[in-house]
Amino acid sequence: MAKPVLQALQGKKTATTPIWLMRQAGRYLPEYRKVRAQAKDFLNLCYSPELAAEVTMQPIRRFGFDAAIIFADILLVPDALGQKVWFEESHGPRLEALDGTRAIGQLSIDRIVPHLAPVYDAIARVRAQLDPDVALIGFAGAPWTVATYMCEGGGSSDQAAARAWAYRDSIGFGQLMDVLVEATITHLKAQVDAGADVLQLFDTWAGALDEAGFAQWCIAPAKSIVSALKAEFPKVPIIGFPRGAGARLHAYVRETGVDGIGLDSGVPLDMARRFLQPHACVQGNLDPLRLVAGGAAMHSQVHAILDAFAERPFIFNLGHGIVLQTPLEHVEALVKLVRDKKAS
Ligand code: 1CP
Repeated sequence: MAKPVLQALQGKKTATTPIWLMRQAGRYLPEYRKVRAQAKDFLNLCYSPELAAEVTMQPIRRFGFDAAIIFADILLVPDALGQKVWFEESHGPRLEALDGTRAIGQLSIDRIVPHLAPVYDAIARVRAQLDPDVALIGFAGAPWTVATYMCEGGGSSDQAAARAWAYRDSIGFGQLMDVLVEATITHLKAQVDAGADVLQLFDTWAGALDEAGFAQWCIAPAKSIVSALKAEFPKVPIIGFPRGAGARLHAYVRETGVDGIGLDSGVPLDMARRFLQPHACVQGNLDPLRLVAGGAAMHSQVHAILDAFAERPFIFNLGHGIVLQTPLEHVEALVKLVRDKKAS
């Protein structure tokens, strides 16, 4: 059966614009909060295949999105590599900070598949219950973004620890990036083997690097990952999401070979239509706070996006993850707006 998300990524026109939302499973859903309370700890939820599959399915059942994204986290990769990760209720993710090149030797790529087996199990469970028209997206953090958390020991406002290390000692930092590229390839391949039919690479902090840094630490690793995946799975589309890349999006698309390009809300629609859409399937880019606002603030921008990208296939999404305070009725209204507009 034809999956609209796959069709759009293959450059084929679809009857209506496919839609899914980043972070579509999460705390804005009452049914998620229930399962989350049952699992107690966030990591425990990620590592419980039955519960992870259940929360992956929740937004599909409620809103009928065109894609499910497996419920997991980008920080499961450092956890699997041997850098302990935990989530604190009020602080978000915490990691034992990596202290330089010495610690890189202790990371082990061999642990990826056995440690992340529950994620692959969850993918197989979702696959078994998903409607054949709905795509299943596997994902990983891009090496740069994962490295920012590994170096800081958690989230940060400026990713200074990783930037300083990357600029000061590109050989040492490059060793960490090499490990992350291999780990990411291994993890994404295993997700395809388990049943994912699209992959997304989240480079949330791509915008923190300067031009040379972006070429070295965002484009080059994404290129290696895409080519390794394509060699084994030529038909599995890959969406890159280098958030904050701005004018460098074009170079990212051209050089990495991604099939789809995620746009954050700051990307001008006309620029994306003229310079990106001819080369890749664009995905985005409603500001998540317009979804919170609803009404005219949402309608006007949804129509602007649908009109701007109407000439070629594209995937509707937010410019970043859905936020906690999002009213459920606004999500329903958004899906209806997008579905009611027939592709020309
Ligand atoms: O307690 C909770 O319920 C925790 C909230 C939460 C959720 C729902 C976290 C902690 N992670 C997730 C799931 C998640 N994370 C998904 C799968 C579900 C879906 O999309 O429906 C995905 C794709 C991610 C990806 C992710 N995790 C990214 C990249 C995308 C993005 O939003 O920029 C990043 C940066 C993370 C790290 C992370 N995990 C969780 C938090 C709060 C964060 C951000 C930390 C920070 O920098 O402050």
